[in-house]
Amino acid sequence: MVRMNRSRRRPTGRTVTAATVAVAAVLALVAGCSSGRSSQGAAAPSSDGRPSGATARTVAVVPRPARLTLGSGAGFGVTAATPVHAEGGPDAQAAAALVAGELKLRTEGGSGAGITFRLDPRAATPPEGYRLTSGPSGVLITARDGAGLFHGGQTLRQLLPAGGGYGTVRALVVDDSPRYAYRGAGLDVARHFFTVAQVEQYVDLLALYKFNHLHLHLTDDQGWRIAVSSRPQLTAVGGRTEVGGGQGGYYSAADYRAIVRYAEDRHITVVPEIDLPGHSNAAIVSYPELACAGDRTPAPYTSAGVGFSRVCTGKESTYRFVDDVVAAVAELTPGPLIHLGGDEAKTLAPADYQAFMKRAIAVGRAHGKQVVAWDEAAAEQPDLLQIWHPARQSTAAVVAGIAAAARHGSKLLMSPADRAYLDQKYDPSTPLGLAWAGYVSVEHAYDWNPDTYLPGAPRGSVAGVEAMLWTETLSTSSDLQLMDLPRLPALAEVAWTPQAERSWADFRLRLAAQAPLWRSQGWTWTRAAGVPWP
Ligand code: IFG
Repeated sequence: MVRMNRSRRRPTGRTVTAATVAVAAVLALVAGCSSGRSSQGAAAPSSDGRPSGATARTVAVVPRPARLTLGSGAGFGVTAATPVHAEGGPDAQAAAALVAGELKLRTEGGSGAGITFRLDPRAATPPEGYRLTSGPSGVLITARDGAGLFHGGQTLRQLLPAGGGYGTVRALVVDDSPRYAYRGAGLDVARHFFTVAQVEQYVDLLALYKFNHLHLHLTDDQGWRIAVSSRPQLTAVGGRTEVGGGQGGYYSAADYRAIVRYAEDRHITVVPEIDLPGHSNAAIVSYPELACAGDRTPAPYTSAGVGFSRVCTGKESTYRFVDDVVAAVAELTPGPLIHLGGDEAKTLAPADYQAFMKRAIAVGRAHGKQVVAWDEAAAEQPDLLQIWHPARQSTAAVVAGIAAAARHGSKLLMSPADRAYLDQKYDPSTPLGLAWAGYVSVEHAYDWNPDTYLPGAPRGSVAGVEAMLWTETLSTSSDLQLMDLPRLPALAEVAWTPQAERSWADFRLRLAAQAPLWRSQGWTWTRAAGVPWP
């Protein structure tokens, strides 16, 4: 029986008032004047010939497209009757159906005026990229792959009047594609359990901002969240606890498959994390033989300390456990990646830690996956090394070790806690979250370059960016939203938009214009400083 905890009702979304829309329009105008001519061409006169004021930099799309050129003619009016067409096969139909649902429009066979999703294998669009054109005869989104069409649809959602709904899509041409192939968001479902429905709502947020990976931190000291049929105690015992003493919960194989399918439909790959050898108290309580002889008696842990636990790396039975778990999770995961943790095994001798990680990484690869691990595992050269320690908290030796791993083939996944850990407070006034990495304001989450963050990281070694949301202090969907919004869209732009096309000055305006859309989704958010909220 899978125990589901109740999440608080989502706050009802207030309707977007005309005043809100007007304010958003004023914002765009103000921005147009203040940011001058953008590199994407001059401000175009609106349909009645007056300068619309907006420039490509201030069209309120996040992440900012790589290229957006405003047209000079009329745009396209979208009404409830506007048909959505799909051309080119099932991927086009899937994208059209999903976006039509999001826009409360109908899909219609055939072609003609309206919104068209066209899958064209000969299109010159890069992977996950798309071209979107809008003019009097309609909106056309063209891509070589389904992900590109879906991403074009997310841009279209933001080109409609703030807050979703119907209205005019201004005349423009967008040629867009992502900077990094890995654009992720990690959610810790171990410290506090979140139901399938809550995770799916989280995926909706990721999809709107073109993320393509969902990292689920499934195991930790306080809970084990994924059923492993060969190890039933992991959820029968380990699934029953969480930080603060709540009832916990876990995903059955069917639950996990439902999450994977929901994410995959939105072109998001699930990356499951089984954190070993540390952060393993829930596993040890479930299977006490995972402890070494002489270790203190395993007991459930519902506080928020880290670093105290580790499985016994000197016992062969531990590696049979690792194989059982990795085999089961790999089989449930269609994506190419499995995350095997490796962080904060503070009670292990370095040689024992390294020997364990080497074997664990080999097990992950033996089950057909590429392996992700936290930056303590640099010497073991996982396929993807997730950087989480802030550069200023890392010794030169650690940084050199990471650069060496990158030179020998590990790709780097940038999640430095001082930029990408969204469980960190915005500022001292933030009620939720932690602050060990320093305060992470919206601007601080936005204004950095993942390619140059780590001194000595070879060119081309950064595979992407991942925002992490740890949940020691977060237990409801609105808690997650308060920490994610508005910083997750900031990290989405860091991961998607070319560095040279990014600037805090125009991002903050485009970000403010997102708020009515969040309201229309029933999401709550933090009215963080530095952003001119409507
Ligand atoms: N570090 C721990 C997390 C979490 C975090 C909270 C990593 C890789 C601090 N490990 O981040 O489990 O406790 O900010």
